[in-house]
Amino acid sequence: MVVGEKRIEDLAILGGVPALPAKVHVGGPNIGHRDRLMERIQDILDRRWLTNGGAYVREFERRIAEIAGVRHCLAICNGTVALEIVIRAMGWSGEVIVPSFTFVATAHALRCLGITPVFCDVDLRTHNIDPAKVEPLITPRTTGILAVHVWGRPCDTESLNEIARRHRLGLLFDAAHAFACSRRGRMVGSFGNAEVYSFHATKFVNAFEGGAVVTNDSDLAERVELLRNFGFAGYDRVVSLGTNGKMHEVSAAMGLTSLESLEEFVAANRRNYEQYRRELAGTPGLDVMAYDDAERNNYQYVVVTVDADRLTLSRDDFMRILAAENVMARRYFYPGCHQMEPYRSEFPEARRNLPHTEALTDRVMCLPTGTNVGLESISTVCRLLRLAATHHGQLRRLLDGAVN
Ligand code: T4K
Repeated sequence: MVVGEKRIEDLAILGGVPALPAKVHVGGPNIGHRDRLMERIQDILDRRWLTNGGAYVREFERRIAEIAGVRHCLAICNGTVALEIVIRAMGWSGEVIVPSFTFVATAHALRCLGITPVFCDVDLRTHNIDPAKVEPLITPRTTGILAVHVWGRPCDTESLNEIARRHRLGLLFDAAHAFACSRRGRMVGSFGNAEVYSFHATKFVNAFEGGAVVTNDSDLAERVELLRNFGFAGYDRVVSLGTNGKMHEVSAAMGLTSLESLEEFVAANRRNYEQYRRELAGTPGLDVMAYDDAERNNYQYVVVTVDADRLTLSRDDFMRILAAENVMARRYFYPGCHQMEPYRSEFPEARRNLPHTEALTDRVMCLPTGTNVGLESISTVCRLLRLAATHHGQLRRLLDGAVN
């Protein structure tokens, strides 16, 4: 095995672990029944109705609304545009409070609309926005809170709701990770004013690209409907500004096909997650994030925290060791939105208020899962991690070039 330019198999630390025959990735898409997808695509072509509120999009919206237990679902071409549209529909301006520990799309959706994202720190345990840190950030310019259900584990929706109510702020949830998840028995989708899903290829239910706004607020749904379709309120009748945020029929066909396998995808993710938990239990310095099995989870992210105080290997060292063995782990979310442009230049002081975010962006990595990752591959990944953690001192010296 090679790490960078250095061979470490001579040390026989990792030498006994069989290499994976092919790369395993984080984010490998789940593919449902191909025949069903192909039938749907043939039907779309036969009927010559490709987009603009077609039958498959309508059916997809009905199914999503049913699963989320909400009145309205508006399918959108992707999660980022869905965020932008619902933010516009909320009429937000000025400042919006948002976590920095998220995919950059959350912050960009605000900034692209001329709104200032005010980065809030997260809870070290849940990785979600910390409600206790929200209130001090509220100013006369604040119009809303955009929280994220990171890894599909829902935020403290009750506390956020209470803060939003007290300060008369809007409350949206970026639920890109949290489709088909629940909090206290209630499905994600109906919290706050609205929630946004992503059905990107890397999400456990995918529509190739796709997103949706879900809400119980009929007025808000109407504004989203106008905004996603150029402001059309009828044939030839444009009543407001709008963009093109429509989902097309082939996306919806993939989305519906994915939904037919939803339980199978969850079961595969859960099986993988449990295997990781079992095999890494007790490994010094490595912690596999737990899901609350009493809730509905999609188990899409296997998240490992590397305890930098206990190990001489960093998260990035573990990633390099894994990559040398064909295991492509991922640094979600690195380096945190506040360290990316334009935010890094605009708010150079932001990191001072974000100690937990900074700790997580340095310590967290996601491991491969999904229907395409087998238990044998997971055992190999776990063996590598266990060996590396156990022999971290020796590997550290090797990586530093101090050992031959
Ligand atoms: N909010 C949150 C909290 C989000 O996580 C996201 C998206 C959004 C909002 C925005 O929703 P969308 O507009 O995307 O619907 C990926 C995804 O592109 C992105 O959707 C996702 N979050 C984010 C967490 O992950 P990258 O930059 O990591 O993508 P990429 O191309 O590096 O691929 C990631 C991994 O997936 C690689 O290991 C390769 C693998 N992969 C990817 C694709 C596209 C495949 O094996 N097959 C594929 O088809 O962002």
